[in-house]
Formats: sequence, structure tokens, C-alpha cells
Amino acid sequence: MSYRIPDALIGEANAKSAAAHDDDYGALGRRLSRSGVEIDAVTAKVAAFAVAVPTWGVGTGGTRFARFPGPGEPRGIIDKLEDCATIQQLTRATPTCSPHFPWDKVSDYGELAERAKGLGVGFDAVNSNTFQDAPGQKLSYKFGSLSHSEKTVREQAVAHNIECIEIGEKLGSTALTVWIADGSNFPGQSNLNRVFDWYLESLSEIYARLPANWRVFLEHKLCEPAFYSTVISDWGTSLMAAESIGPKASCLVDLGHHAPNVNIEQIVARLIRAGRLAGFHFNDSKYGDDDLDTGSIDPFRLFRVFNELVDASARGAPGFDPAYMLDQSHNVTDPIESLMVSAMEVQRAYTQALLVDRPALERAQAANDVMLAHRLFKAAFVTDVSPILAEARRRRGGAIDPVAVYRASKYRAHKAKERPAVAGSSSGIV
Ligand code: RM4
Ligand code: MN
Ligand code: MN
Repeated sequence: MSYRIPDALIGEANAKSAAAHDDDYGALGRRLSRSGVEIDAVTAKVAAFAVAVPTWGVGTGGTRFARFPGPGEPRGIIDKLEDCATIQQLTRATPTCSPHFPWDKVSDYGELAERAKGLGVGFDAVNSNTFQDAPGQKLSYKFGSLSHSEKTVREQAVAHNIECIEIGEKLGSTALTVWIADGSNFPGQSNLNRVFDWYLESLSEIYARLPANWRVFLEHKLCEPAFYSTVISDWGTSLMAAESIGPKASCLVDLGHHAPNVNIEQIVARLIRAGRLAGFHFNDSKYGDDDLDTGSIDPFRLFRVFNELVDASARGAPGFDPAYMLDQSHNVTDPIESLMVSAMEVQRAYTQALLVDRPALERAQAANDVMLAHRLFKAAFVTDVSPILAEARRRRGGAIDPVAVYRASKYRAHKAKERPAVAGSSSGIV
């Protein structure tokens, strides 16, 4: 029998901190009501907010120098689902997980869907992988996949993406996320125009196989592993691709995939305007695609992104329906703790953005009262909304303090016994 955190443990821990929490929630409620905000209405919105967890995030990641595996790491998709379910059990913010193929391949997807259901989690977007060669694969992706110079390689990559759709259908997913590593390392290595044509041609073939209610998310990335040019390098290229392929194609924003100093929230605003914002891969970044924990470096940027999202939702922007996912690599922390904290940081930014006094902000903007506009904006960001997040969790059966309950449960020590280390696990991103 594999260990699950008893719900009673959550109940006991919540009971112990209930008085202090009620006090904090009450105080914040009184403060917000002075500005006309009803705290329970905000809490209800936060409780309904969800962000998907990546199955590849529950294993310890690494760099190209080393990986330092932790005890009790997941050995395969069933273990990963258990960890994802634990994150959901404690935070109540992550009801779905996003699988990656071939890493999460099994022989019976009906059974996998049942296991997930039994654990209380569902499946989000499926991710294809043509940035590595799978064991036994016929043709190599060393020089590209969907935009490879050889048609046979492109066909193989297309077939893999179609297989991902077919698997996703069995799992209850309704979206395919495509990130390709295609690009070049040397000027002159490839024809910058032709590779884009090949990408479009391949993607159209995948698109033609999308079920009616499915969407395809195109993920751009500036560089890495290709260090001279990348085929889908930025949001402009991604938007061109989505618009030429069809209405079910849209652009996914991974926060780590931009040039330094780029104004990501403005990109988000533009994609919303075009009706092509697919959603997000949340993480934080200091230098590049660092895949650091969401909100650990620049929580203000995350807030600015959410300000655009709440604004779009408030004005009913057409086609606005973003998918929220975490995409991080945990090198020195327990991945479960990192993912719980990150899910809460995403919720925090959302909550803060809900607190922006939009009518007052609009008046200040119209009057060109720059300082007032900025102070109104900042006032929402500096509000400590932690009691709202805790209350949203508690109301849904989660923990007031998920990390404390997780540590008290000794979940990781239980898993270390149940899951003897295996070599070559697909966990994490190396
Ligand atoms: C990429 C990108 C993709 C993720 C892989 C593992 O940099 O962020 O979304 O699937 O990493
Ligand atoms: Mn990503
Ligand atoms: Mn990435």
C-alpha cells in the first residue's frame, strides 16, 4: 500500500492554526472592506483558480553539469501522479497534471486515466518531445524535428505529435503543447526562411488531426539548445505560425523563454488582443530559461502579467481562455515543496491583480496622473494576501500551511522506503 497523507493530519494542523488564521483573515477583510472590496468574493475567485503541475517537475532536475537526485524520487508516471496528487491534496490549486511523451508512456492509458482519477487528479495539456532521441527511435533529431531538412525526419516528428494527441484523447486532455528545439548553431547552417516553411507544413499536418474540441499551443523560446538561431524564437514568429495554421492554434508564453529585459506583460497584452494567448508555463528566471521557482526572483513581474489577465477577463476580451501550467526544474529543493509554493505564488499574483482598483486606475490614466496610477497599481501588489490564499485552501479541504503539513507527514521518508532508486529515470530536466 503506498503512503498518502491522511486527511486527518491536515485537519489537526488546520485546527491548531485556526485562531491565528481567523484573526489575520478578519483583519485583512476589514482593511479591504474600507476600500469597498468584499473579501469573501475574492476568496471564492481564488478558490476557483487552478494551475496544472508538470509531471516532469516532480523529479529532481539538474544542469548539464550534474544532477543530484533526492530520496524517494518518482520512478515512473504512477509515482509522479502520486506526487502530483499530494500537491493537490495540500494546496487544492493543482487539480490536473500535464504529461510529457515519451517520458510518461505506458501500455494501457485507460488504466492510467483510472489511476489518476482514483488519486483525485486529471490530465491537462499533453506535451510532445522531439528535442531528444527516444531509445530505439529510427531517425535522429540531432539536426531538428518538425523543421528538419529531411522529409522522413519531419514525418517521424509529425507522427509522434499525432500519437500524443491520440494518447491525450484517452486521458481526457484537450490540448497539445508543441515546443521544438529546432534551430541552428552556426550562421549559414540552415536557411532561416525555409526551416519556418517546413515547420508550418509539419504543424498543419498535426493540426489536421486535432479533435474538434482540441487546441494546439505553440511554445516559443529564444535560444537553447540551439545557440545561433531558433525556428520558433519569439512571440511574433509564434503568432505568425498560429495565424497561418488556424483558429485552434495559439501561442503559449513560458516566462523563461524571452530575451533579458523583455516586457513580457506587454507580449501577453498583444497576444490577448490577437485572440491567440494559449496560456502559460510559469517559472522564474534570472538569466535565461533557468526554470527557477515561480515568484522566487521577480514576483512583481508575475503580478504585472496577472494584471493583464485580470484586465482582459474584466473587459471580456474575445477568445480569452488561458491555460495555466507550471514548468520548472528543481535542482536543490524537494520538488513537491517547490511546486506547492509555486502554485501558491501564482495564486498570490492572481489575487493581488484582483485587488487593483480598476475604475480608479482608469481615471488616473485618463487624467495622466502618473504617480497616482502607479501608486494604485502598486497598492495591490504590496497587499499581503496570504490569509486569502490560506482561506481558499481551507475551504476546499486543503492545508492552511501546506509545506508544514507536508514536512510533518514525512511523506518523502515514506516514499524513500517505497521507491528504491532506479537508474536512468526520466524525472526532471537535465
Ligand atoms: C523546454 C520547454 C518545454 C518543456 C521542456 C522540458 O525548455 O520549456 O515546455 O517541455 O523544456
Ligand atoms: Mn515550457
Ligand atoms: Mn523551458
